[in-house]
Amino acid sequence: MPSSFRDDVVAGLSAPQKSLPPKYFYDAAGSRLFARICRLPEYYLTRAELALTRRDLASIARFAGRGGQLIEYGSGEGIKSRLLIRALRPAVYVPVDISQEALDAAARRLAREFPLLRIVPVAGDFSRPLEIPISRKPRVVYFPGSTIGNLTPEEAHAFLAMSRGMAARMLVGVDLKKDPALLHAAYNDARGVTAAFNLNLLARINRELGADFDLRRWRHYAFYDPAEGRIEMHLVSMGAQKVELGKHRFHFAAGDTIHTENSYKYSLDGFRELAARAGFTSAKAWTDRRGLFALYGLNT
Ligand code: AVJ
Repeated sequence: MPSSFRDDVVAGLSAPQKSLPPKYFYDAAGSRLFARICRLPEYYLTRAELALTRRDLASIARFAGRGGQLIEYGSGEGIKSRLLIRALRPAVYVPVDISQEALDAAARRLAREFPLLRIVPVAGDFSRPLEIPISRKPRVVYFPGSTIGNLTPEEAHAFLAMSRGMAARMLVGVDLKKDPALLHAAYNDARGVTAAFNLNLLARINRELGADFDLRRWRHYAFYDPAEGRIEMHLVSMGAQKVELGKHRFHFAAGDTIHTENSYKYSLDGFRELAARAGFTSAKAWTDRRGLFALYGLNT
């Protein structure tokens, strides 16, 4: 049975270390905030991935193959998707996204820009196996943006192994380990956009589920844990408080946190090893010139 937003929130807030799934960041307001994050001077990820995709597009297209079926996780509205579609000229393009609206908007725009492209949108969450219409054409899965960083290495392994059953080739965007100061800045921007993005999750719970989080009593907290190789984002309770959600009541002491996101960073070889364990025999990596971000071409 697919879990609902309400069930996931109640379950997450009932555990000893409270947490909320990061996929719920992306309502309309959250998606707008994320688009602003991507333009922040501190948030190097988007620019680095776009730069390497532009520079190595011909080689990426040779790896992925032309005229096949391109399956993309994410709404595919971005410049990167269009670059890839132009270079690969796929026969079928399957954008997969959790938000039906984002999916429809992307499909409409792409249909105008690529009138000959067959677009088959699939609404869903990449963490579960999906009903993806399989064509006989050679398939390639495109998973950009370091979204795979939201998964633990164990979950990422399972996701890669599952995708391997669907496509012989994958293109995966991965954020790389680097100076923790740079990582810290990317998730603690000076304008406070990341803080607003994090806090919007509580605002969304108030809006959609009728809870009464007092947003003035919560603070954004993000740090890099080098031992885990990940950024953790939390919301910290400023003082003792209780929150009502329907018949549920949640108590928070001063300093208690809700863990809202992990964003894993890999070394170049670390991700290669993960892909190898998941059954991919070769992994080619394209990186930007500063070595901040990598796009992997995985082959079975
Ligand atoms: C969309 C998961 C790749 O982890 O960097 C950005 C989300 N969180 N700033 C990331 C995010 C805080 C982003 N991903």
